[in-house]
Amino acid sequence: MNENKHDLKGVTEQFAIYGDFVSGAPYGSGHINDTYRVAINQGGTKMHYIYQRINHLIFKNPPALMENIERVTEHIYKKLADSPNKTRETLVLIKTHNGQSYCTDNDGNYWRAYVFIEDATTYDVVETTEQAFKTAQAFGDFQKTLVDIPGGRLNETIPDFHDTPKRIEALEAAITADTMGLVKDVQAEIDFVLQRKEEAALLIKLSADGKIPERITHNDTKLNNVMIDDNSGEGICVIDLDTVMPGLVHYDFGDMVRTTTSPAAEDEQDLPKVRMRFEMFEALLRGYLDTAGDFLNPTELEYLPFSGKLITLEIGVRFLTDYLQGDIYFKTHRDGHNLDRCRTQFKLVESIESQMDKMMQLLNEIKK
Ligand code: ADP
Ligand code: GN1
Ligand code: MG
Repeated sequence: MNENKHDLKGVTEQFAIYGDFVSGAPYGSGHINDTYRVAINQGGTKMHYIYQRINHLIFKNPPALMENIERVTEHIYKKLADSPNKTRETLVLIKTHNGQSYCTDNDGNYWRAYVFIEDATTYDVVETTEQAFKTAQAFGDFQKTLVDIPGGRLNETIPDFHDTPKRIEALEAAITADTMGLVKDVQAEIDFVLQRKEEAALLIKLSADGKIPERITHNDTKLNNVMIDDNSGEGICVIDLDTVMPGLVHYDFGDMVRTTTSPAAEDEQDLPKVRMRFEMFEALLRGYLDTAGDFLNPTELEYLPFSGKLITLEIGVRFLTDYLQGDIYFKTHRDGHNLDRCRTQFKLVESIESQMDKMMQLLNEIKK
């Protein structure tokens, strides 16, 4: 059975997957790629795989992206040398019959396939401080593992991905163009951004001044990009590797604060529900420092709390830009969806701002 818009059976035939295609259905809640969980009958046993169509309008060079993912997953796999559960602790790519890590279909789409990690779950909204701690530990460990990846600089799959000033410039261009005539409805949101324009350049400046180093970062550290083991509660595997590339550690810590401290969803319409819960921030900070603490320099450490505010602002800016441009980038599921997402981000920015002193105090206490 295949009720999808893509020919998943045809894709299956290109990969070195033994057995018969049974079914496939959309999976997860990503905004960019198309993800499917596929069932294959292997000699009477139903096995699952994850298939993903890479959005090549956004990731303009899928072969270069897949080269990164091959390098990253192979490096992690090697470092897991003695672990009995290696295929649950890193994504494992399935090769095609030609030995490639991706294939293309007749419509020019690029596809990859992964071993499905069973008995683990991803969460869209954090439930416990334990989850926040384990998530941050997993992303910190991911950065640490990649510190010595051989083979030179990784490819930049989307240039300037976390360059917040450039993201604001893109918003300003969308405001000037006002193609959909929506600018008049979002003046409050525009003002919110412009008031914070100067500080939005802080990390890029520190990086240009050599105060914070380039590292290999994940760059999309949403809570739902870590698989949490159903039995142990450990963050067993970091997934969604399209944006793994050179970056600042703050991009990762900041997006964890954005996605793992509020009790509300990214697109919550009831804004009073949106807030940064300090206990979740504390769990994130402790979890992250547990695995990444020993390689960070003092300036990197000092700007961790600020990064939560910055990345939340940046993603809000991107949602607002997309709203003004007529929803051309992120998948949307209702009218005004991107504007709802933007408002949620800005509400969270305010909540983070109001707790910044306390966040810094906690950091200083932990550092001692
Ligand atoms: P997107 O870019 O669409 O967010 P992800 O790679 O994060 O794509 O995959 C979407 C969801 O599919 C994840 O949140 C996770 O629940 C699930 N998923 C992805 N890869 C695997 C895997 N190898 N095993 C099990 N589930 C997976
Ligand atoms: C997108 O693909 P997904 O849903 O994991 C986006 C991220 C945003 C996120 C907001 C390539 O991530 O940068 O932070 O949506 N990915 C890309 O939820 O733009
Ligand atoms: Mg994802």
